[in-house]
Amino acid sequence: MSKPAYYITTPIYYPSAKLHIGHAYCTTIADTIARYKRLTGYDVFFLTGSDEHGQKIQRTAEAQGITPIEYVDKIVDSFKELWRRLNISNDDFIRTSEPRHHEVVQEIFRRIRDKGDIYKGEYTGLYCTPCESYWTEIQLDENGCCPDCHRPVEKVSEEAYFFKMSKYADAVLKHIEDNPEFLEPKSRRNEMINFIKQGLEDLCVSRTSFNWGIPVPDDEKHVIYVWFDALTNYLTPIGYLDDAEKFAKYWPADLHLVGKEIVRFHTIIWGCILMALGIELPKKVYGHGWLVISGDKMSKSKGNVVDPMLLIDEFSADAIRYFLLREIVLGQDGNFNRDALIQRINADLANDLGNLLHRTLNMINKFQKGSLLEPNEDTVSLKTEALDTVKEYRALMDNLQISDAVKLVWKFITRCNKYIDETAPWKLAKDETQKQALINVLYNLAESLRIIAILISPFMPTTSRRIFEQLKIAQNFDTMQFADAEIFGKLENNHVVGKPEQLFPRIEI
Ligand code: ME8
Repeated sequence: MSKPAYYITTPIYYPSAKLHIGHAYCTTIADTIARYKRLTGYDVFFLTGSDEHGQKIQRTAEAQGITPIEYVDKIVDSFKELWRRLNISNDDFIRTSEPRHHEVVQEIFRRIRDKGDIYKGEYTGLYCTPCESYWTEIQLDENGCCPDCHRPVEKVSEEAYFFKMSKYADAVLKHIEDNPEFLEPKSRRNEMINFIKQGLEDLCVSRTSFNWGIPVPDDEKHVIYVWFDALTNYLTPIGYLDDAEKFAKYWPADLHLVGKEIVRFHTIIWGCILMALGIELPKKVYGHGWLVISGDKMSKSKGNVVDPMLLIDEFSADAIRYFLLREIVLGQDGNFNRDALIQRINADLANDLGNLLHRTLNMINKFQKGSLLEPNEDTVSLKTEALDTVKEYRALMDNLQISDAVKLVWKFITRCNKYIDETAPWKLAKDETQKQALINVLYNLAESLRIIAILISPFMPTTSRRIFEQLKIAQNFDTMQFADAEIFGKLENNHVVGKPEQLFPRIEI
């Protein structure tokens, strides 16, 4: 039987600057969900990419004396390097500058224009001539001038194409109201409903003031502007227009994971575009919160960005992933703080998890020459807790309660450490009559570690593999399934485990 499909996306990031830890947050969550879905038997397609067009990029490149594509190529390489270092398991990386994407966008534009939902009109906006940029009223500075150069703006009109959003507003509103799972969390849903109820204007979808973009078919002085180009990236890699079978398999997308400020584009504009094309809407758009520094959104202009590459160099990808997944509740804003990161590494990773593995393997080596011996059924006492944890974990992960799932696993790790203290294997080892009790305790601990390694594999893939290696079951790592965690007792009698190696060094503050 073929596996069920699961299609998950992150936003495509602007290559206007280096990515910061806020971007890494979004991609880490998506990666965790993708890995979890693969573990539970789905055929996952996980997409990320780069959103490369627009006047800003064109201008930055010109200022550096290079072409836009030369400029973005370098930055996009740095995105790919970051995702490699962070262990992101995306199945494709879409660049909006790629020919495969241009073809799709132009065809979509053509189809919607042919049915009369894209029409030519006049765009009027507040224009800053030196910056060659349009601004909206609310973007202007406190003197009503250009927010970039602070010179006066003037009202200017240019020919442009418009998309009839107004025609689809009621249908999108009904979709959001009728399908509570379409837009989460709930707070964002209410915001969008109110937004649409205020009335939707038609959307300007082309510009003539720059040319770094996808030309409008049969009218090449226009380029297709922003969201019409960007959102359609979700259709390109899954075979829209060129592989009907693949497209039918992965669409509608199961999850568009996006930051809260772009939920509006992903539900309302995207909803209208898809309806105009007669394509089903995605199953879910989830608006996550922001990573903030002392309450402020991280951004280059505020000078408070944290470079994820430096953090990975210093603390390892898994430590960063752990912190982001554990500390920030999906849907809410969360604080990034270096001290808190170090504290989590020392307490949760080096102490709780690291010690559990170290103590367990050490004792198996010391008391049983590295071998697991046959436990007898009736003294098994971690089994129920392990299996309850697995069950609860699955419910939380299915519900996207990722930080709760991380906490749950750590509760079990704490329980295992306490079990060592309670059973005191070093005392059992001294008493010949307690031989079977010792066998049982060590078996239970090894088995619990095997299950823990499976449960953390979506969060911390490298650490999970390292635990498998130390348990000497690495040959099973690539083929492991969630079902392997649902059975307590898979490690075989006489299985020989490895020597303990430190998972996470303690960080001196
Ligand atoms: O919006 N915390 O690109 P982008 C959490 N190209 N998430 C953050 C963040 C922070 N501090 N800063 C940014 C775009 N993000 C468009 C998307 S999709 C068809 C086009 C998240 O590079 C932000 O919320 O500005 C958004 O989801 C993503 O990074 C990309 O932001």
